[in-house]
Amino acid sequence: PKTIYLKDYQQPDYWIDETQLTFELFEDHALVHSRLSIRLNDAKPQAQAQPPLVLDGQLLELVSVELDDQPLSNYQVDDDSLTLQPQTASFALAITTRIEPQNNTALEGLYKSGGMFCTQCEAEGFRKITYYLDRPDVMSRFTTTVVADRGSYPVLLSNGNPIASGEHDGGRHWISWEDPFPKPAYLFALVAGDLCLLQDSFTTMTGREIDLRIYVEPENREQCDHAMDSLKRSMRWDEEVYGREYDLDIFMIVAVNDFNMGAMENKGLNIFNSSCVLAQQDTATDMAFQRVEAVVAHEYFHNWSGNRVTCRDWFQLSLKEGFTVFRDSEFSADMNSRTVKRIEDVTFLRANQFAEDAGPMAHPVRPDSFIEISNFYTLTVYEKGAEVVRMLHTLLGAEGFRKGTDLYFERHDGQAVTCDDFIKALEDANGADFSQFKRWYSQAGTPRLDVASHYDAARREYRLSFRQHCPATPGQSEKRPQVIPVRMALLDSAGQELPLQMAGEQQSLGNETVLSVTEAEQEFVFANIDQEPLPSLLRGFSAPVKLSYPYSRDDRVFLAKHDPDGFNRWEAAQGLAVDVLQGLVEIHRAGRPLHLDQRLADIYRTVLADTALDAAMVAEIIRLPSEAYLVELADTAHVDAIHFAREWLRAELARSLKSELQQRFDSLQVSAHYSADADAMAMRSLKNTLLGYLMLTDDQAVVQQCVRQFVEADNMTDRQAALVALVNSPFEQPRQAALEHFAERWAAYPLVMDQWFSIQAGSTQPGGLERVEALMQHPLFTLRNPNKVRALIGAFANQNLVNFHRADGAGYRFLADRIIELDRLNPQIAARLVTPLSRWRKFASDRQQLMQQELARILATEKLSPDVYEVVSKSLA
Ligand code: B3K
Ligand code: ZN
Repeated sequence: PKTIYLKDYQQPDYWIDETQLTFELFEDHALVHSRLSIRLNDAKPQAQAQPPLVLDGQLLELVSVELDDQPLSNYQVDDDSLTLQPQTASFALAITTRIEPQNNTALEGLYKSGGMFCTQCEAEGFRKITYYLDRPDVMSRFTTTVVADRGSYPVLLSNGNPIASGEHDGGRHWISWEDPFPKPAYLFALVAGDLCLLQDSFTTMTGREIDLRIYVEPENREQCDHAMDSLKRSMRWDEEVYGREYDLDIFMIVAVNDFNMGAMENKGLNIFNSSCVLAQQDTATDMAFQRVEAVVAHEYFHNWSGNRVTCRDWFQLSLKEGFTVFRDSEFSADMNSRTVKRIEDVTFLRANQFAEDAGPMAHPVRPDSFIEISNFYTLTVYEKGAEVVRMLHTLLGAEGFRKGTDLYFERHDGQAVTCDDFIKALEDANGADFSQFKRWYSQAGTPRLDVASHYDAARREYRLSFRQHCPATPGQSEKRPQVIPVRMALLDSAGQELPLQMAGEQQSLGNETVLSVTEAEQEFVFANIDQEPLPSLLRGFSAPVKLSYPYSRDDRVFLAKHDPDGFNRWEAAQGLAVDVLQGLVEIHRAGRPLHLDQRLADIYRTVLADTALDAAMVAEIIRLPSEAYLVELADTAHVDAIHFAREWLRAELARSLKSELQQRFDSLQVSAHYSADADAMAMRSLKNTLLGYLMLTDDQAVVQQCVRQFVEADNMTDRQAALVALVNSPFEQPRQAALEHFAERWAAYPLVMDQWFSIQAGSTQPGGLERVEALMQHPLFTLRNPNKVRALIGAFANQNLVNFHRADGAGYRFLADRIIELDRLNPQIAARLVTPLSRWRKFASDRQQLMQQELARILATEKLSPDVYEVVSKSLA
């Protein structure tokens, strides 16, 4: 497999102005007729008079080629391309290919999911449909005709607006769609199936009426209201916050069961994993509701950040993804609790993206090279990319940022551009200079920011000294200092924010400011400080760095109780919990008895009694850091000790706080009717967190309460939380009964059964691997459905650390076998599963060896896909 480099980027030799496609869909094949209006790119200096035309194509059977309506025989075909030599600067090329969607298990290109045809073209799937210039800087106007059997496929969809339809002999019918906006091939979409429709409409800010449609399989008809509502709120929000209005007359979402990721923003025809569309009280948890809201928003927002302005090449992926994740997370923050949303995002980033940044696949937000682009739809490109945009927003302020994005859209509407173009627009609109800031796009790794303080009572000055350092990552041994915005305040002994003023400057900065740390070492001196303050640093996690300041445990208790900033109150409690857990891990490894630091219990007691505090915040504060995060923080992670210490602490907290937990739990029981609003979700989140603790107190009354909740709950959030608690408990009888009852009740609901698989895969009770192996034999499990793979194998390897990291290596062997098996069906999904093994350097040497052994075994497998090859070979490098 060969490596592609950003530095080798060149403009295409040809443009495709018009793309006319006709799909003839049959049960055992499809014929794709394309007619392309092609034009020489005369802006590009050419070595020879007329360059050859090299079209991308994979796994295609070429049926015919015509150049300007004359059959052509002078061309070359290989595994990846079709090459021909045009004689004129513009010409029409007509190509027919034959493909077999029913055998496409990779779920890229045109494939069948259940009884429906659908497509996934990003990043390079269009070349599996027909020969084309399959690159995002080639933008073309598409007209698409779909022909299929009317009985089996009454609904035929593609991008844009329907312009004509008709009947053919033999029960076949056709519909033509025209998309007026030029687009790259990765935004092409087609759907054919027997689908039912939920319809609504939206009036834009200029008074245009948009036809909104969600298509699902008939049995899911009742589960689309939340997605539709989320769509309308997204459309309104993008108008209000970015001034952007939807541009076609129709916007469609289609839900499919077999999908490699969450969803896809195809122009006017978003295709979704059904898990990101369907949500109803009975079947979906609150978390699923929030995910639907976020993904619907994300894909809708792409209409501007991604579709109208797209990427020049795939190295620029974060141009659309980082920006759009930032947009969807701000949307969610506006729809729900802003602080809780931030806590969730930061928790996720630290446990997962930081681990990626510290592992063998570490890469910059804008990568320099790749073998398989599918491997670069990563947490770094998405989540860290969003953090980078968030920092720009912080540095410019909301208004400056908006001026910048207005200029970006104005300049680049209809173009394929780079991350540099984005930054340039923000700079030009604000007179800013982001040349140093751009290192966030080119340097991989998570910077460390070490902070020290010194108080000079005589001069009434307080000094904060910052030192930044970014560890080496593959291919990048030396790093230069980055711009790190640190939002901060100084607190007095009563927890009040002190007025801020830099020494030697007149200007008052108010009670909170953003320090820009730009040097490897840098000091900030505050004037007129009458007593030694406690700093509240990196509020709202204003930069994706690992900050350390020598807080004592008492300092953290103080901040957890008094910091006026909600995010940092949570951060202080987390920091204390991390410190306590790291201490317990060491003590346990030394074979000494564990003791509970009462200060942690004290914080929990205080927030449990605080009924004025948002219930979801209480839940966040009393949630211990995850095992995955503790692994990430460790130099060498001792999984068993981490698990032991964390479980011990949970149980010990539960015992110490039993009456407070029970009291708060009981007070939340009264909540009358189910509602899906933020307050009700917050209550459920707290109630179920409390239930999890109470179940650790070995009290039969609590077990009964849990079983009752499982049986009587009028919503999936409560029912599922009870099931999780039972499955992770040692109480065999109620656990089995609940699992069986659940499976019987929900057998016909694939998404609910995904939960059932995943809860069991995540159970840390002994015998985890055997349970997962048994579940692989369950009639509802299949390796062909990515959701099932994620629910069972993904959950086991990523969330069940004690069982996956079994000392005998059986967990690793199991995962490697599944990767090898899956690689023949679906390389993208197989490559994703390598992640837990790729982190082998984190663990003790016996585990390291076992993990490396399995990676080597995968690498030695014949006919490995480039996807798996890239991740495995880089992991071993
Ligand atoms: N743009 C798609 C991701 C496509 C992944 C292709 N392997 C979904 C999204 O980010 O909106
Ligand atoms: Zn996206």
